[in-house]
This record gives sequence, structure tokens and C-alpha cells, in this order.
Amino acid sequence: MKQTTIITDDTIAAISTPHGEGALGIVRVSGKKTHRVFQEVFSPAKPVKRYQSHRLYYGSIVDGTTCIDQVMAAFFKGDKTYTGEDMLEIFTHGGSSVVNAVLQRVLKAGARLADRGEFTRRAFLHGKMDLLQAEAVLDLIKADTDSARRQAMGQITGVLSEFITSIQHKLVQVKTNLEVMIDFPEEDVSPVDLFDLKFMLQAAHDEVTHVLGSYEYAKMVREGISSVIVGRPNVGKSSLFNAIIGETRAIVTPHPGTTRDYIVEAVHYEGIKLVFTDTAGIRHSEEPVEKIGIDMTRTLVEQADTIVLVVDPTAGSLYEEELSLAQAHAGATVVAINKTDIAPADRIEQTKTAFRDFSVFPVSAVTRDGIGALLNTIAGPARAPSPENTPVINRHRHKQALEHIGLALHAAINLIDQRAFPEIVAEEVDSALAGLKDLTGEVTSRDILDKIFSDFCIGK
Ligand SMILES: Nc1nc2c(ncn2[C@@H]2O[C@H](COP(=O)(O)OP(=O)(O)OP(=O)(O)O)[C@@H](O)[C@H]2O)c(=O)[nH]1
Ligand SMILES: [Mg+2]
Repeated sequence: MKQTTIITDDTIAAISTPHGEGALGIVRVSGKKTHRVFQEVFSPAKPVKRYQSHRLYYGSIVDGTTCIDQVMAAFFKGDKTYTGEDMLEIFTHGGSSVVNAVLQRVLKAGARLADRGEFTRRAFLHGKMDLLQAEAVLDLIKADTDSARRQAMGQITGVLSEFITSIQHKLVQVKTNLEVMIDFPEEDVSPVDLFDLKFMLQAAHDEVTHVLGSYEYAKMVREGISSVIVGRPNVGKSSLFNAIIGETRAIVTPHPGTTRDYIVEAVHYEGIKLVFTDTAGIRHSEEPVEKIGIDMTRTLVEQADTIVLVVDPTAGSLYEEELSLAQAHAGATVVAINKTDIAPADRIEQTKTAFRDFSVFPVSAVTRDGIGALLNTIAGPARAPSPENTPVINRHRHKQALEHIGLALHAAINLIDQRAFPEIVAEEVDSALAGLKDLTGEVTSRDILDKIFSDFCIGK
């Protein structure tokens, strides 16, 4: 599936700043007609003989004799630009009406409205960045924690791309050696040669496996850690949810079955995004609305990174249902023993014993005791070595591609062990190389590109 490189002749424009009131707005233009658009819409305050690239000019955006706004504008000659094409940036006064009017003027001069992510897509198509770096631009814009920002920045500066390139070099070397063996079989290649290739493949395989191991962690840093709060009615799920997020968001009453729909809120804990969902909990109910809520909870439990199972030591329960839920999700469950402000000490101890196989946190949603320790444990998996210098993968697409590469390398190694013909080993090496090209976008289908860039905002 060779990538359809559509670098169109048309010139695109968009507002690159957020909607709403602001001190400044930016309208961006990219494409062949950019200079013409610039000359048509911009009237400099002082006469300019010839505009220089990468220079700011003060003047007005005009339509005939009408001045739309007084602006600063810069024309950038390709290819030393973000997109690799001629570009124009107009710094307008903020406020949606002004920015919109400037955009309309630019469109009237011959540009068309850009699609989502089209500036970055053009940058990618012009070889200004690979697909991994383009994805990281999106991650950087969306990053709302320090850790996510650092991870995105590492990927933009090429930490992951360099890793992919180094694997690529190794495999090309292996491939070249295999080709010599294929083309000159009479040279009687000694087993040591094949053994050397096996070592190189093994080294590449180990590195791929190592980076694959970063997926869960890196995904958590990018998206946040999702935790779903479950438990029997009235154990204090909504109270705990409110205590964690620091505001009264979920309704709390002494009546069991208060929460039906689920509520999602994020908190930042030591630079890590934790996303909590308060649910109707899991219980038996014949009441239709409650049943829907409970079914939703089951789905949420399957999708969450962490399950916060809330139990109430004052309720006199034997925790049978809770224990079977916890056992079904053993690696992901943490148990919050709530209401420790009013529960008798022996009941708290009995509850701890019942859940001895799990991480247990005595807490009180009322006094907030123990909540820090609970959050600290939940955030644990997202605390890891500095992501800046280490290649990490944070998208399912990356994981799938690396898994494919890992399998192909493994197969190649096995084939060498079985003394297979070099032609057959080469097929597996080719397959791994194809996976690497897929990752960097060297060969990627149009559909995948469409999907990646559709997540961007217009104007980036
Ligand atoms: N003393 C004390 N009371 C609590 C605590 N947590 C919750 N409660 C009380 O327990 C009752 C139920 O609390 P909720 O937060 O609504 O419980 P829930 O698990 O969300 O209940 P449902 O949504 O009905 O399943 C309320 O009266 C709360 O005030 C706690 O830590 N200490
Ligand atoms: Mg509730």
C-alpha cells in the first residue's frame, strides 16, 4: 500500500489560535499562491519594495479601501518553513470577529480553508517530519500535564524516529549480507556468517521488545490513567469521587442507588493525569434505568487501567461479590476501605484480612484520610525513567507495528537456527523492514494518514 502522495497545488488558510476572545489571533496560509495572497490582502504601513522572507511587517489587512484590521505579518519562503511550502502568518487583534474577517479576506484572495491537520500533513508529505513526529505534534498540543508534554517533545525531536532508523540500518545490513549469500551461493558461506547475522537480528529483536515494553506506561502518560470507582450501593463511591476531585460533582445521599449515570473527571497528581469515573456500581437490579447504569459500569471496568473497589466496613458484608470482582481483575484492582472515620477498628482489620491479596487503602471520604496514599499508588505506573531520552511508544498503531516487526525478527532467527535458505530468512527481514516503514510513514496507506490527521485541529 504505497502512500498516495497528494501534494496539491492549492493554497490553504486557517485560524491557528483558539476560538474566543484573546489578545492576538493568528491566520496562517501555506501553498504556492501565498505570496500573491500576501500582496493582495496586506498593505504595509511604510512602502516596501520587496518583502523579505522571515521578516515581520506592520500594516493593514485591506479589502479595496476598507481596512479590516491592523496587523503584523510575516511571509516565509519555502522550504525553510513548517510545511516546506511558502507560508504567511498574520497576527491580528484577538476576538473571533476580527480573526474571522481576516480569514475571509484571505480566502477571497484565492486560498481555501485548510482541513484538520493539513499544515502538519503537508509538513509530513514534504519530508519536514516523519509520521511519528507528526503524531507527536498532536500529542504536544493536547498535552495537559508536564509528563505528557515531555514525552511529546522527545518524540518531536526524533528520539523514537532515531531508534527506528538505527534498527532499519541494522536490518538493511543483514539484508545486504543475505543477498550476497543468495547471489553467490558458490562462495560457500560458513555457518559463522549466518551466526553473525543471527546476533544482529537478536540485538534488533531485543531492542524492539524493550521499546514495546514502554507502551502501557507511555500511553498512560499521554492519555492519563483511567480509574473506575465501583462497589455496592451506599459504600461511598460518589463521596470518594468528590473527595478525590476536590469538589461536589456527584450527588451523595444516604439512599442506596443514588448514582445511575456515570461521571468522569480528571485530576492532576504530581504531573500525572488521573481520570476518575464514578459509577452506579455493580449489583443486581431489575429496575430498567439502574440496569443500564450497571451494564455501563461493567463496560467501564473492562476498559479501565485501575479499578477502585470501594467497600464499607460498617455494612457487615462478607464481601463475596467484591472478592470475585477483585479476583477477576486482580492486577488492576485497588481496594478502598471507606468510612474509616466511623467504622470499628476490628471491622477495618477484618476487611483488610478479607482483601489481603490486594492493595488495600483505609480511607475516609469525609475526613479525606488515606486519599493521598491511594492516588500515589494509582499514579505509580506512569512514574518511570525520564521519557525524553528513551524511545517510547504511546499509540496502538505503534504497538501493532512493533509486534509485527518483533514476530518477523523472531521468525528470521528461528529460520537461521533451522539452517533455512537465505532467501527465506530474507523474506522475514523484508517483512520487518516493511513494518518499520509503516511506523515512520515512509509507506503508509492514505486511510491511516486520514485517520491520524483527522484528530488534529484546523490550523495546525
Ligand atoms: N462517615 C462517613 N460517611 C460516608 C463516607 N463516605 C460516604 N459516606 C456516607 O455514605 C452515604 C452514601 O454515600 P454515597 O457517596 O452516595 O455512596 P455511593 O456508593 O455513591 O452510593 P450509590 O450511588 O447509591 O451506589 C452518604 O450518606 C455519605 O454521606 C465516609 O467516608 N465516612
Ligand atoms: Mg453514588
